[in-house]
Amino acid sequence: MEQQRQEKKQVILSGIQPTGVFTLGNYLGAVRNWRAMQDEFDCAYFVADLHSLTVRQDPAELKKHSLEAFALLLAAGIDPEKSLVFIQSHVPAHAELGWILSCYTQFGELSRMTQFKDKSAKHKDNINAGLFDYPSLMAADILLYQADLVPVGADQRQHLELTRDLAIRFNGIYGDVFKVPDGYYSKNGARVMSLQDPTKKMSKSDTNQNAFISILDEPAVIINKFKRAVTDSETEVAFREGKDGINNLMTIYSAITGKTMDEITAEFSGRGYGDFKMAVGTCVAETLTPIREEFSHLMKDRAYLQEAYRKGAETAAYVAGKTIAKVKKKVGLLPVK
Ligand code: AQP
Repeated sequence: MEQQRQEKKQVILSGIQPTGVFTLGNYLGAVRNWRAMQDEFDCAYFVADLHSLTVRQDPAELKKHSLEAFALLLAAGIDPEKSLVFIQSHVPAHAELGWILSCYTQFGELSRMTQFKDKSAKHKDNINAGLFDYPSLMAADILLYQADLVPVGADQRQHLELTRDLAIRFNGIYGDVFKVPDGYYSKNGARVMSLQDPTKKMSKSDTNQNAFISILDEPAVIINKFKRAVTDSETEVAFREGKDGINNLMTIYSAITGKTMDEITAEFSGRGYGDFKMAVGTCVAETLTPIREEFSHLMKDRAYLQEAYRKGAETAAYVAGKTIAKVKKKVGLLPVK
């Protein structure tokens, strides 16, 4: 009997916006780790299409990027048989709980969010209520699935704190409704910077194509982008302050090869930046090629993709449905039957 008792795995949840093709940053900072977590945790990963509406999107592009994002998750090794994979807007409970939670979120709390300040400075002509209220929707995404852990980068820490505050506040009023999630800070979570401005993070919506490596770039394009990567006027491959460009390339090389910074410095001692850039480009191209090939294979099988996201939506709606039903009952919404 004792042997038969299966230990319940912790629930982990994360999402990615379909604002473009994933970058090497999204891969090394997030998706690669998501793949590795699938055996240890009960994982839920979603394409955050509702979140991407906070910035104006071209409808045809958004639709295309959403399908591609779903296929990219699978191509990068997220297995729909092991993990729950779905598209956020296919599960209406996200928007419903997002609204309800926004009624428990204070204006002052949202005003303090640095991502809102950054994004509203970047999109001055479209500072919409969704951009402001983004953290309430993010809290809904997490709390609907009763997640124990949420893998977050430093930029999302403030939002996770707010999620925890909202869960505690709601539970304080209505009893035990939500699991209060913790952040999951991976040891392998490399932060990848722009190849053209290494003080900024690599972003898929960057208008400069040379600033980021797309997961779908061909090897020749990847090597070319690394050749053009901004570095400094020295020649030593060493990780130190003031060498943002080289530090970034070393971070990427280390994330892929597992070598330490000292080992990398020793490997390229006396060889200069040209050789180093070539080595980084080559190992990135080798890492991304199987994903690109699997992606192209999956995109030819639309029926498989549709069935996979339909099943994902069905399971997600079931799990999320239990939480939203409880929430509606607690706050006093009249049930239809
Ligand atoms: N440069 C990066 N280095 C490491 N991790 C990164 N992530 C994003 N960029 C890097 C991680 O990828 C996950 C999904 O991110 P997202 O798409 O939801 O939003 P984002 O962080 O805003 O990503 P982008 O690429 O910069 O998108 P845009 O250009 O639309 O703003 C997150 O876990 C994130 O930490």
